[in-house]
Amino acid sequence: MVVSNAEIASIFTQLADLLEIRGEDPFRTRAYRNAARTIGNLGKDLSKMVEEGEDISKLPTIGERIAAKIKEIVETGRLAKLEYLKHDFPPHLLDILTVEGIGPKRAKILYQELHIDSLDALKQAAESHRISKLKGFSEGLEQKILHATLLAKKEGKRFLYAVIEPHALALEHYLKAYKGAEQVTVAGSFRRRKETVGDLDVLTTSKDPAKLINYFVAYPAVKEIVSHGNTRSTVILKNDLQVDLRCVKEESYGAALHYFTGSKSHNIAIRVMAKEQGMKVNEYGLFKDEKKIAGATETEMYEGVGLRYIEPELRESRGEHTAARQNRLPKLIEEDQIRGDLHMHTHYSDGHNNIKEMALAAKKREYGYIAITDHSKHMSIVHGMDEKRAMEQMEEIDRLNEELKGITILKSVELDILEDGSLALPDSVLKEMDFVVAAVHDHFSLTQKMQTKRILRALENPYVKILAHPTGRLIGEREPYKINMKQLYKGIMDNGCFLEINAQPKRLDLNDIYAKRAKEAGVRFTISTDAHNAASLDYMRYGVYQARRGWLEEKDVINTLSLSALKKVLKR
Ligand code: DGT
Ligand code: CA
Ligand code: CA
Repeated sequence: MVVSNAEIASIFTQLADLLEIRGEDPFRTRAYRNAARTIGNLGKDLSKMVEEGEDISKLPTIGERIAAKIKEIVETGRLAKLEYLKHDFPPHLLDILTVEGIGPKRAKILYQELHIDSLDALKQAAESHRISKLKGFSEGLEQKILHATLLAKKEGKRFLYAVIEPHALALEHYLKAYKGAEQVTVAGSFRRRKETVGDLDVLTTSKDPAKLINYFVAYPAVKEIVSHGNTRSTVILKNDLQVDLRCVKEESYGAALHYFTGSKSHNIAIRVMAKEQGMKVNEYGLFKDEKKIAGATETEMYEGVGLRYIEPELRESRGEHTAARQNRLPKLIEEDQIRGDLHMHTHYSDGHNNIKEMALAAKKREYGYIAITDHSKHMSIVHGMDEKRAMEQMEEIDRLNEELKGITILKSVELDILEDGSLALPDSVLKEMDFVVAAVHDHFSLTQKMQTKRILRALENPYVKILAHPTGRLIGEREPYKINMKQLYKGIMDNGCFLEINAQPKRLDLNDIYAKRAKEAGVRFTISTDAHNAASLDYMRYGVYQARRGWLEEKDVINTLSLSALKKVLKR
């Protein structure tokens, strides 16, 4: 392992920053800063000089004590003094030094007076005008800080979960293949299965962190190494995804996993709860009277503060802490509880496979049933089915149901809700189907009143049982249409209907928040893929993840039912 001059310089800068924030002797911090500058400007490789036994203490601004530290860094890849020091500070505190106008002195005041320990906290404080009230901080500076933190946020592009998933799994696989790696988990929003992911936060344990980090930065998909420390590193992959990797001690793994899984607001609530019980929590563990009482596993972290283990998908500060304390957390739905898929397309409309191919692919997934829901004919849909095509399709389904064993094909349609809430096919056709899935595909900009009325009217049709992608949003592309959700939930209940969680990675509609509220209103759901080819039946897991984030259990989702039970709930 070779430590670069830049890395050594950065260690001394961090040391100086932290010591200064702590209010240490300015002579010492200045000495470290001078050394960092010397090292940064040095023409020769310090690692090499140490290896070759050169006397580096003779370098300007270095001296015996700093030379000894450099030797330690070159030999061990880290500076113990800095690692110890970091334990006393929040992990993101130094980030605020990246903002122009904030040096260690100001950081110290912000941290001590306002408990600002991250860029986010800094932004919030600037937004609520708490910074300009501090001595030595003007309103102009507050504005500048706000501007800088807003810019820092904007840089971040978010990726669809499904786009990130293969990259995350490949990286995890790569890291696990390394003999020196023990635990490897992709934490952060990815572990919470959030519909979009900003960056990956990978947590590892190893007996030799520096070596593992070297292995990490050598990952073939790395485009750029942003930082390369001894226990942490940040890289950018070729697809522009940032990956933060940290290597922690086994005994702190649970605490670090909890910390870096987030969400931030979930963590803050845990920290407050710990404090109320006279404990302290950070990414190294849970402490009572300076004694570590938990840290190796997440479960012991939660139990340490009097809570049941909380699944990552629930960690969004939406009531999970109280539910965990009262032992009424949901038993979240699992993908293998899904027994069929109730929304998919074939070449009868815009799908790429025929009915039989879809049915066989579903059977391979061990489903007991599927519903074929090709589009109805309507101006906004190309190749939609008219009455005649719909009748032909139903005849084909009858034939296939006789032919195929082990899977039942249900007759359905993704039926357009017209502008006034009437439907694109007449009841005479709908009554031949097992049930109808209704959907909005146009007139997205109606007023909330009109849109709500339109959809409620469609739900009143006795054949309509499911509302597909209920808010119409496309992540990053199209906002949801305006609809009164409370009235929607009521309409769904009053008419014996169900709301779909559409598993298309761009839709994931209903989203987590609405799913939870709808459930609280008594609504039950379907989770379906809206597959347009056989391979896309695999999208089911994304729908399940969204459902889990919405606190849904097996009993909340009707396509976990047996075929006969399902037919009962779908009966008009
Ligand atoms: P993302 O990457 O935007 O999709 O969302 P996350 O949740 O992965 O956020 P990220 O990558 O900024 O940080 C990963 C986790 O680290 C986050 O979920 C919680 C923790 N964390 C980050 N910053 C802070 C902080 O300032 N305070 C606390 N308590 N935790 C933080
Ligand atoms: Ca992240
Ligand atoms: Ca991150």
